[in-house]
Amino acid sequence: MGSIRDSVISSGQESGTATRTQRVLVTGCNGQIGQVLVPALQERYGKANVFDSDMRGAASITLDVTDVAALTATIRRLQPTQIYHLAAVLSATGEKDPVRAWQVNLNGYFNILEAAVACDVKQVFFPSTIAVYGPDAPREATPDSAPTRPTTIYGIAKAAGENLAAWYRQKHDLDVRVLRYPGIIGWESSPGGGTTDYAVEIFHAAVRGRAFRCPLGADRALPMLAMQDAIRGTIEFMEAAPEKIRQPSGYNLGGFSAAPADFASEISRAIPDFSIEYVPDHRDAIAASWPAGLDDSSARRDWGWQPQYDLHTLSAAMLGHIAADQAAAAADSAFRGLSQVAVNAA
Ligand code: AKB
Repeated sequence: MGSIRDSVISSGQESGTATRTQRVLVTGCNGQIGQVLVPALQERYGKANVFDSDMRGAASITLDVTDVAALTATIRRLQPTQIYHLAAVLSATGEKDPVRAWQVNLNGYFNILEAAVACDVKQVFFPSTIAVYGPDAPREATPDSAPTRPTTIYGIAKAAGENLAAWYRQKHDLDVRVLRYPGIIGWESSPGGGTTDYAVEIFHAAVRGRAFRCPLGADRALPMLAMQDAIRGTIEFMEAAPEKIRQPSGYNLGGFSAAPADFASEISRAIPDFSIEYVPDHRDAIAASWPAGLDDSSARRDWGWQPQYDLHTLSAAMLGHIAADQAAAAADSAFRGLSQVAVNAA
């Protein structure tokens, strides 16, 4: 498997849309996706052309998307051509604080769209989610055309956001592009506040030799996607020629379908004494209202989406990378310890 940069560049060359002249603003860059997307965009468009922002933590720009004046002033100053709007409150946290979830997930996004129009931004990326589907959508191979009647505040705001994307495209000629992400699994960053977070946490627990307490039932299958695929697919999607984007309110982005027991069995093949206990909580009820698997044939047909990882290859990569990171951290801390001893002895 090549790097994200290689694959995106070759696909961009095929479609003739690859460009080095983007100026990109990313919101919510300290989240699970932002931590990986920002370096990928910087590699592609140049570090000086990618502005990472978040409301707190390490980010070049401190930006609260609910503060419309500050947001508009920042966009006016930076003059980005594209905004990847990743700032969000995810499903599990959203149910606990619906007011905040609505403010960030819908009002914050609305602010982004208004500022984009006012400041002549060309393109906006809006990450939607499998959470836009509710219990009345088909559970297996859910197509993009399935009804979107979600039962979480997160899903409700994201479904409204999809409609807003289509409205801004029609009324303001703003090129808003929407992908419905499944659970995203990567070794590069940690998720926070989502229902699918367990699918990353399980690998960290396994590599650390810890028993894992799973908040979902053993057989609660959900659509999942490798972070590497998600990042490459997102950039390919944003660079696809405009005539290839035929679904203004979004595309399913599929990878594979897996339940906690499937991850446990992959892990047990590499770590035979891995132990898991299933203790379903409110997140299991959220997951029960979502698809078990996605039909992403529209994305494959329209703009050439093709995931590379499956359950098996991703599980092996997760275990390998997390173990390597852990060994590197241990070696680093041993080295620091020895250096300190040397300093003390001098
Ligand atoms: C969540 O679990 O809330 C997110 C999602 C599927 O959108 N990962």
